[in-house]
Amino acid sequence: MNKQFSDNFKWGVATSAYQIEGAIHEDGRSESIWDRFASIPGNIKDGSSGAVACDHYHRWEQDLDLVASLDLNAYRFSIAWPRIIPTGRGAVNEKGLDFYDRLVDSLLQRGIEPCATLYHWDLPQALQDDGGWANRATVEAFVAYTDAVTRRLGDRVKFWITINEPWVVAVIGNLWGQHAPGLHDPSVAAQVGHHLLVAHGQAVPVIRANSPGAEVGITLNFTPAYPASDQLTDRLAAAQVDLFTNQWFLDPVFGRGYSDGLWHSFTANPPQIQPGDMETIAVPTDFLGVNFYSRSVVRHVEDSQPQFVQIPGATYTDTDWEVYPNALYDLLLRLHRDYGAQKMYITENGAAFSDQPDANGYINDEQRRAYLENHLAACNAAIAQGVPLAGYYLWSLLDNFEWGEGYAKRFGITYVDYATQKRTLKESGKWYGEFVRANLPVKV
Ligand code: IFM
Repeated sequence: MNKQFSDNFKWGVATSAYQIEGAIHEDGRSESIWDRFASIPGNIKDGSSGAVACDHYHRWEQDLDLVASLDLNAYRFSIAWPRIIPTGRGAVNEKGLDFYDRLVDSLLQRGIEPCATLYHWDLPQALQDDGGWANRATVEAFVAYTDAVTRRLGDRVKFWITINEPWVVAVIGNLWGQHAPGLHDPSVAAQVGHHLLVAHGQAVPVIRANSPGAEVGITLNFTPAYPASDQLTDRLAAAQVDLFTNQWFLDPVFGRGYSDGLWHSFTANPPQIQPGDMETIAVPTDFLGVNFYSRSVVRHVEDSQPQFVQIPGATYTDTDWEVYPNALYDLLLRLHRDYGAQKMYITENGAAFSDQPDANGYINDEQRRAYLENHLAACNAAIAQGVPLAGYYLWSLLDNFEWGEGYAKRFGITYVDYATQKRTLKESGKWYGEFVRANLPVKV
């Protein structure tokens, strides 16, 4: 292929705090909603939690060496709010900040650019006890937390993501109850979604003030919806799913407000929106973060909700997500052409497969390698069409705690033996390093 990736393209891997850090009782960290959710039997499929996870809190130097060994120039991680402001609002815990301070300095020493996400789902439980994201006061608490973090790290971190996947927080956490805080309440989900967006909008100017010259944006998850056939009914069903899954958060961030019919599709109670909120949410940012894993294929069912269908002969990952890289290409073009996205990063892309070491200790994860190659080809093709894609963060550096699925789903390019915490780079990881090296500018 004719390579389109620019010389300053960001090549990275991504992780999040609760999924890898462990050390949940150390250095003043308080309980998060995920600690509480995981402690309730039945919530996590294998009965596990993030209490130890990849023990990254103690092994972070080794993990950064791994990133450096692949010659990546970027690393995306998230900051655990319960380490920084354990009670959610109020006193700042300097020891919590110290951890990320060391992490950032060590990244920079290795020539790796830090990309910090401020909220990747681990809300302090104290705030949930007060209503969580459904309570408008949590927006104010998030802005204060953002201020504390960016004051401390903003001189060195120049790439900030406010919120990761607000749709997942609103829907999977508060409507379907499969994620923390485990609620099944449509009106709460709608309000949570709105407050997450307001929190994003209010945080952006605070980050800009504390981190001059930084790039700031939000990361949304996308599962493009395709009709199961050309029939009008299927096309309308796909459009309905797209509205709920993709446009809910995309439209307001791009200043289009919430679409007609959005609330009606799942709740009788639209969220309370204060004057000025929609302008706050549409604050200009520097990029859109795009998380992409798969698509959905949708069929209309008379007098019922649309049905999701599987394609005979298609490849599915261990999470039952279809491998369909063309959807990434289509999505990037749509975001650029229909929404005018000026700069985008793939902030997550990857696949879970049930890898195991062979007799020689190799993990030959050919399916993941092929997944990566084909999705990078989709990125390349999109750039060739004029899409302003500026970086790619593979999910994930390590196998880790996959939320409600526990440790059974392995997304890493590094195999983690949870009994010993030994890390082994999989073949896909080696391949990714080689791919990146082949695309980096030649150093003279
Ligand atoms: O592990 C998650 C991540 O935390 C958010 N995006 C999707 C990943 C895979 O499910």
